[in-house]
Amino acid sequence: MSDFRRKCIGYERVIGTFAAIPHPVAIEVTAAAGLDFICIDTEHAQIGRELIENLVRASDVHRVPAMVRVPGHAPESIASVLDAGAAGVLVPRVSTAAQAKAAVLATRYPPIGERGVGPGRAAGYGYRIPDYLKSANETLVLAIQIETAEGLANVEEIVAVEGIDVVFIGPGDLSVSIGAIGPDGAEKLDAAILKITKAARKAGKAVGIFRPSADDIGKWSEAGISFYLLSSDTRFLGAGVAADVAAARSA
Ligand code: 3PY
Ligand code: MG
Repeated sequence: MSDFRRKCIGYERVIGTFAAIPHPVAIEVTAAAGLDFICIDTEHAQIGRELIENLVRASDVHRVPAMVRVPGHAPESIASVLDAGAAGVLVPRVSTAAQAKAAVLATRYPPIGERGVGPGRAAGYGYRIPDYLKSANETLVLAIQIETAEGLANVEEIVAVEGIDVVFIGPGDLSVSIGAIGPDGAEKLDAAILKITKAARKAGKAVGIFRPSADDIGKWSEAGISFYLLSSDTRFLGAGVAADVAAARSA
């Protein structure tokens, strides 16, 4: 088992960030900053298939596992990022147990799943296929996102699906979907996050969440969340520039 998967499923706190800047330099700079993992975002960022492998490679330079958030549920996009050498996938907008099962099938080789065998980078371009086949099911991390009202309603069935490693909460989409927007919706959103967290932990699954800042990571850790995607490279860049410019103006 990879060290990364062992930490994830062992409820150890892991801190990653979203990579949205479509260039390996941004990945290298971010990976060198001490994160446990990076999540290359191909759902919302402008990162295409040809670039993914080079971004994963850049993260590997610093031995930082790179997951990829795929744009949807298509098994071929899950397989292609794993073939590129990603340490795992984050599958957005999983609202039913059937969708969660499909993500497991797309991520794992038989007999657990239906992933196709190919001579990709992960398998040494074909030269390490037997070794890769032996280890991949145990090594890769599958995280699925619950972030819709339908997913919240189906949470017990989704978290029970075998093969899911991390149940990841997308608070942005979830708040919009359940109508818990802005400060007035905070209580409703927190209740939904707690409901998902309790159900997932009861089912033996690790829980993850996106946080724009580190302010409430202590609170969510006490609730049972251990896998964090903290902000993103674009947000860190903007916040860093803004803080130093403000300091320079007031000096
Ligand atoms: C959301 O907040 O909707 C997310 O998907 C965060 O990752
Ligand atoms: Mg989302």
